[in-house]
Amino acid sequence: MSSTPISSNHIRSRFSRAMSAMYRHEVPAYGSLLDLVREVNEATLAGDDVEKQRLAALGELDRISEERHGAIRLGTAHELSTMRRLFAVMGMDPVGYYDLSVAGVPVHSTAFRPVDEEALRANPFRVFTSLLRLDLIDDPMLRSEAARVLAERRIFTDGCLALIERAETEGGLDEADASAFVAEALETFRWHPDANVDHDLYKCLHDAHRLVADVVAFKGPHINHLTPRTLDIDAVQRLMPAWGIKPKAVIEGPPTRRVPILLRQTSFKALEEPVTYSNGETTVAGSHTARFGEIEQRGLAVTPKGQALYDRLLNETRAIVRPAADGSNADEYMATLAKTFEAFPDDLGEIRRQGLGYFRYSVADKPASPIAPSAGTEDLIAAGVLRADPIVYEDFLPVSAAGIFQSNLGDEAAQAFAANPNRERFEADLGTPVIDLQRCYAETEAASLARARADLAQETV
Ligand code: OOG
Ligand code: NI
Repeated sequence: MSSTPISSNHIRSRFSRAMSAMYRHEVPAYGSLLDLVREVNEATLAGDDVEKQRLAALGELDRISEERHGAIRLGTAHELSTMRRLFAVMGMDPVGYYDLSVAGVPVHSTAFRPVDEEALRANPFRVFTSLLRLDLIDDPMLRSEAARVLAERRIFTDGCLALIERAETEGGLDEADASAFVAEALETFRWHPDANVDHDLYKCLHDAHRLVADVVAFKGPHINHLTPRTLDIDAVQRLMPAWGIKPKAVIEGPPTRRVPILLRQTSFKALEEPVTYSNGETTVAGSHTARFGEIEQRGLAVTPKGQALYDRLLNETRAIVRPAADGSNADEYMATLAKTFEAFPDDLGEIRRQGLGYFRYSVADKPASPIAPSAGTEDLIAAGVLRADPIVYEDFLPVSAAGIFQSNLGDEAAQAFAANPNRERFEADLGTPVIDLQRCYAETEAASLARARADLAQETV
C-alpha cells in the first residue's frame, strides 16, 4: 500500500451509495420509493420531537436516511467464499444462518453486515446473501447441467480479486485502491440483460423453480432489491399506490405496535425485464422477473425468550389464517396478527423487566455519591440515574424473508420442500462459521451496562 489505509466503514458507505445510485438507474421505481420514504420519515420526525431528540442523542438520526440493505443469490461455494472476502474489505461479516427450504425456496442464507457498535453507527449497510441449493432440485440431469453452467461463470472482475488480495495482505486499502475497489466490486452486482444460457435451458430451469433460473441463467448475482429504512411502514404501505407503486398484500413481521420490535417489511412486485437468450447461433428475445423494491422498519432486538414468544405468536396467527398471495385475506391476516400479538408486552419497561428485549444502558444523571456495584439495574432506572434505550434489531427474520421471496416468485410458486437446514454445509462453503446474532446483542447490552456502572461507581459531582 502506497499510503495510509482508509477505514472499512468509509469503503462500505461509498459502496452502499454507489449501489443505490446504480439500482436507482436500473429500477426507477426504487427511486420513487426512496423519495416516498424520505417524505414519510421527515413527516414522522417533524411530528414527534421526543423521538427525534432521542434518535439524535443516540447518534442514530444521521444513519437513517443512509440506511439500506440489499440481497443477492449465489450459485456456488466458491462464489460464496469469495463474496465473504469481498464484504470483509468493507467491514461486513456473515451474521446468522437462515434456512428458507421450509418455505419452498431452495436456498440458505446469511447476512453480511458490520458487527461492532461504532461500525453500525457509521453505516449499517447489510446484504442478505443466499446460496442456491441444487441438492433440493429433483431432476439429476438438470442439476448437473445447472452445476456445469455455474462452474464456468466468473462473477468477479480480475481487478476486484486483485484488490481483495491486496486488502488481505496489506491490512486495508488506500484511497486510490478503495475507489478502484468500489468500482470493480459494483460490476458483480450489475444487471446483465443477456442471459448466460439459451432459451430452452432457461425454461427448464424456470420450470424447476423460478429462483433456480434467476441464479443459473445469468452472468452474475444481480442485486435483486435494495431496501431503505422507514420510521413508519404503515404510512409508506398506505401511500405506495398514490405514488404509482403496487405493494405486496401484507406487511411481514410483527403488527403495528407502540414499541416496534424486530423488523417489519413490505415490498413492491418484481418487474418483468427484457432478456436475450442465445445458444451462440440464434438469439431469442424473452423476459425475466426478479428485481423489486422493499422497505423496512426496524425495532427492538429481542432476547431468545422474546424471540420464542414472537415465533409462537406468529405460528398461532398463521395457524388461524395464512396470507394469500393475491391479497384476498390481507385484512383478516393483519387483524388476526394484531389480536394474537396482544400477548407480547407493548411497553419498554415491561419488556425489559420480563427479559424480552435488549437495551443499551447509559448514565442518565450522575448521583451525588457513588453507587455500589451491587445496586440493582431496575432500582437505578427507577431512581433516575440509569437509562435504558432499545437496541435496534440489525438482522432478518426467516418467515418474513420467505414471504418477500414468495411475493416475487408469483402465485404459482407455493412449492414445498421438507425443512432441511444444513448449517454445517453452509459454513463449510462460506469458509467460516457465521456469527451468532444473539451473542452480538447480548455483548452490546452487557458492555453498555458495565460502562454505565463503572461511571456511576466513580466519585463525582
Ligand atoms: C432475499 C429475500 C430476503 C429480506 O429482506 O428478508 C430479504 C431475496 O429475495 O433474495 O431480503
Ligand atoms: Ni430484503
